[in-house]
Amino acid sequence: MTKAILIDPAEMRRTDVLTAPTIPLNAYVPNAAAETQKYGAANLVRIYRDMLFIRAFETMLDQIKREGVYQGIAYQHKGPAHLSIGQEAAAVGQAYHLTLDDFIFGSHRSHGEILAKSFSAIAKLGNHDLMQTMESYLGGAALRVVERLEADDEQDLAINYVLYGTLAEIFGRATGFNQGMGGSMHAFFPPFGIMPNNAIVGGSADIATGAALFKRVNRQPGIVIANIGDAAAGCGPVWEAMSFAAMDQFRTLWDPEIGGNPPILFNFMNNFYGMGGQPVGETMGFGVLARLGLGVNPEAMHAERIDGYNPLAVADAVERKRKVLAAGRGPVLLDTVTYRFSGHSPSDASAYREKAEIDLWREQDSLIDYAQYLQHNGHATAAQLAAIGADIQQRLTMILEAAVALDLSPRVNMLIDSIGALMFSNGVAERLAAREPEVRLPKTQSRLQTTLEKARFGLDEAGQPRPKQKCVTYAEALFEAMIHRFYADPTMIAYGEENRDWGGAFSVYRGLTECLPYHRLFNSPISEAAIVGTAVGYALAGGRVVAELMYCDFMGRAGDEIFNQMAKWQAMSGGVLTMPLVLRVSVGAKYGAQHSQDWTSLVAHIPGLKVMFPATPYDAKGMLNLALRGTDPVIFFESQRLYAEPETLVATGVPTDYYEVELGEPAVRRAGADLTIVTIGATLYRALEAADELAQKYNLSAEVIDARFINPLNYAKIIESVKKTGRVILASDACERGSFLHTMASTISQLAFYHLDGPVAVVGARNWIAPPAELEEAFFPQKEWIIDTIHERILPLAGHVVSTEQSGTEMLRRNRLGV
Ligand SMILES: Cc1ncc(C[n+]2csc(CCOP(=O)(O)OP(=O)(O)O)c2C)c(N)n1
Ligand SMILES: [Mg+2]
Repeated sequence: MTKAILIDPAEMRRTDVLTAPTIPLNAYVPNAAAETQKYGAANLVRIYRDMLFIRAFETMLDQIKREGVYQGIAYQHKGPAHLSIGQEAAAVGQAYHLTLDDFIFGSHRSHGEILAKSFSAIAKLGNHDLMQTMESYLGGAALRVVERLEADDEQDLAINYVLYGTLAEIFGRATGFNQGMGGSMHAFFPPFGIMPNNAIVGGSADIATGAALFKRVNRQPGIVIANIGDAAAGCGPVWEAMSFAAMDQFRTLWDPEIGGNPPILFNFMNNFYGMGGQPVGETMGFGVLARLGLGVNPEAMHAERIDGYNPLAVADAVERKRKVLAAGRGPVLLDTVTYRFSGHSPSDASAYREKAEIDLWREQDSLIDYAQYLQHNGHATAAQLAAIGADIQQRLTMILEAAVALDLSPRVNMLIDSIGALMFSNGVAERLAAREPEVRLPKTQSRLQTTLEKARFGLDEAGQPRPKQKCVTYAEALFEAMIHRFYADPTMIAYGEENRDWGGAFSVYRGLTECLPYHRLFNSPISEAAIVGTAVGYALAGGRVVAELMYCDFMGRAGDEIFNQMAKWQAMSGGVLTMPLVLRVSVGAKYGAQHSQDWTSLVAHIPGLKVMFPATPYDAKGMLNLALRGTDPVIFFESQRLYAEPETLVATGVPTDYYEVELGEPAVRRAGADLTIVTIGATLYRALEAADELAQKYNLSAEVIDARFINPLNYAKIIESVKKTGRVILASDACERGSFLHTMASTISQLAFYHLDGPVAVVGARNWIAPPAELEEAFFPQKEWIIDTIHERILPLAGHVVSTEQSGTEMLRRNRLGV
């Protein structure tokens, strides 16, 4: 199915100049009379109160970090505290007009944003809803603590609740907003639209974009703001997120009813510093941060610089930009000018900047300016403002006392595996929303008509291979799993490079283009970080998503998104969020050093990921079905060597009906008594060849086990086999050094030591670059390597003459040279 976007050479070759929009800088014109009318005195004073709350909260933390005591309460806080003293107006102004439907994602310096959005939510929520939120969140754990503290009414109680929930989280307490699993840099509170804050600079940009995508696809109200620092403008994923959000297709190809571009606002909290580096004048070249919008789309992202020292200027900008976003004309960029008086962290002596500069900004301190504004316009007296300050300090003292008390605010119980229990949600969900899935064709008229008609097993009655094009293949088995879930779960979307018209890089999605509207299956930019990062945001906003990276070699481009985001947010949320995200990646061959690596070990090492690698069409469908009904993040490895292969091992063939493979269970592919061979991935077939030869030439019966799963992995079958055979060799296409097989070898050695007649041997690819296709056999494990390794290291085979080097001496030589 082709697109209808004509590329006209006459147009492309025409002489012209490009013009660009102008970018307003600090365009807000204060008008006291209009502001009084718009907000009313009480709300204008509340803005002051909220700013002061943040200032006092951060000052308290600063004192605790530096002196270990605040108002007579002693506490040693081991963790970080990146304070935003000086930046309060930017946070409070932003939150003012935001509703519960609006999400904010933030950074390592987001305490102020959490509090500001909480105060804004509390002011908008009725007492009943407030109580219900506090009662239901994490079983009311934080509420139980704050109920013991003084409060005038429900609103007052809720203010105590958010101060306490945030502080207890910063102190790593089980009663904190994220059960103490997030801490200072990652605290958040989804019921108020306060989504994960990220300690990876710029990390929120693509995740927030994914949450905005979720809102569009699932017709949810609200906008999403990514709060990131000015120095984050140097991060690749931030650029990837901005261009993803600006894709033309939202307006050119997607159904207009979806509403246009995702409602995402990239808000740079521009305090003019990274830690000590200065973007303007030193580490970047943009001059004015807002200029970045010019590089992204014709609207220059509706970019503006706004005065973050005036909360009303910020509130005004958010209100105006919300309209742009609601109309589907995003993304929006705001360059919110602010300044932090505090160091990057309390231990920072600010040696990289002049005191005179800090003094200049202090002279314009928004808290002082805004207090004067309130008094000058008759909204509050000095005495009233002082009383607010006194109340805040008294309240913070009370909250601090509760948050440090271990009896009231315990840590999670480390004696039981509490953190282990948070690593996976282990849920199952047929669908993540009740509505009918949007499709263009009845399922019965899809490509299933062809695949279901094919032979489901690759061998005929005589055991002879059937023509491959007449059999359902590994790629088609994956397709069958994908289409099943697309027609069951209305929230499910899939994207990646060449996912739509091309049919997926390796044609797994062929036929899906006809079935699905653009917003459920689309081509992404070549932005691996944004592909995975937006998928993380989509999943944690509540949708099911399948992202694809053409080759697993490209995981490096999405390293942070896979290792720090996809893997961690379930646990870091204290089990509040789920991550129904399947990342399909393929292990290549024939394309040389940067397209032929098996990188299973990289993700096996990262806690929080389920890792699967089917080696047969039966498993391809059954394991993808499993992954697509779960609620956990899965890295789903596939082998390009296998895409075109039919099922030849599972005698039932690939069932036409729905089925799942049991999580973590290896499959015994051939029974044997003398030796166990365990494989991961396509090496299975070489192991089977080796097993044939061992039987024919050496009268040895090998049991061949396909691990299928890397994490979780139930070792029971493998150990049982090793106890029976006493010998085991492990093989996969991953480079030998650091391969997951060594973890497996060590586990087997420890669990079956007394049953082993020889060492556990590992056969991996060479610790080289993968050479061109013509030389590949010298790189990937071959049948001969397996047999020679058995002969050299486990069991001498009578009369065997080795053809490859697998001896202990050779192992030592290779290790000595590091190859
Ligand atoms: C990817 C990444 N690189 C480096 C760091 C270390 N680091 C933490 S904060 C920071 C400066 C960030 O500056 P900016 O984005 O302007 O935010 P600000 O601290 O000013 O709020 C750096 C370099 C990090 N956390 N993540
Ligand atoms: Mg900064």
